[in-house]
Amino acid sequence: MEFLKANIENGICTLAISAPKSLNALNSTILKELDDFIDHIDSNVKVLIITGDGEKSFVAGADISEMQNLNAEEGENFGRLGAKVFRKIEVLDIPVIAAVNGFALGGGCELAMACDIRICSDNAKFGQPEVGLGIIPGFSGTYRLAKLIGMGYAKEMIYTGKVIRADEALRIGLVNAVYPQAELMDAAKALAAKICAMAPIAVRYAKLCINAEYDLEADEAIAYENKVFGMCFDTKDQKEGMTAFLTKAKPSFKNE
Ligand code: CO8
Repeated sequence: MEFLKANIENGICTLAISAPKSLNALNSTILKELDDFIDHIDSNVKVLIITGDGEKSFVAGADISEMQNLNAEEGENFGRLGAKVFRKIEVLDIPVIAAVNGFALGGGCELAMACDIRICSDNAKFGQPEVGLGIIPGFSGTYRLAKLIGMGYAKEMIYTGKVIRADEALRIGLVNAVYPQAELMDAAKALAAKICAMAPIAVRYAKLCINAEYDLEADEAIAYENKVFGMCFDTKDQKEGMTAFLTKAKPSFKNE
């Protein structure tokens, strides 16, 4: 992998996007590497953390130099590639944490939004500046931003291209927490470790439900949860978790 740095420790995979010359902007090679990485992620990994290499930028958007001379068909294809990879991240069967360590602009903000949970450093900046470049968010930002923060503020951000700071991102619910830059990765790993201590199949089922139910009508969503709730009782870890509680022991989950 030319542009990705991965490290696995205690079931937590930390993946850093690394294109220092362009503040980790996403070109099609990086998107393909990301696609391939997600397809072949080690089965022992319980949580994936995505961050940007260096201290300045998470991802400063899609690569503008690659997009500059695209025609409509090529633009659509480039957008489709990014959207496909980000959707894979969104529905990946393990939780994904975005540790946003600086600029998360355009495709960078869209990548963070495809992750399950976003935390950031105090120097992070978020925005969808695309209309200032003559395009719109093309990696599903028009869809996810409104869902995450509400339509009114999403429209303001997208129509004006305004860039917001970490404290504002926290206020509007775009991120869950803000940390000093030096503490961000430890905080991301501590959050991941808390998830790792839970029953993995239950975590997976919870993600499946939350994602699937989001676009369903209430009755359908409730029925969906009911079905998956029942499936939990087919797992050994459900017996382990409840027995451990009742015997005041620490559960030892086996992912079974
Ligand atoms: N693409 C390509 N190169 C970039 C990008 C980018 N998105 N961002 C930064 N760079 C490059 C700069 O060109 C510069 O290169 P060089 O050193 O060769 O001049 C280098 O990174 C460092 O950048 P700056 O000198 O500009 O650093 P500053 O600290 O002054 O500024 C900023 C940092 C504010 C992040 C600034 O670089 C910037 O505004 N970058 C562009 C941000 C942006 O507009 N992002 C959105 C891009 S569009 C997008 O993401 C659309 C997604 C959907 C695509 C759909 C496909 C059709």
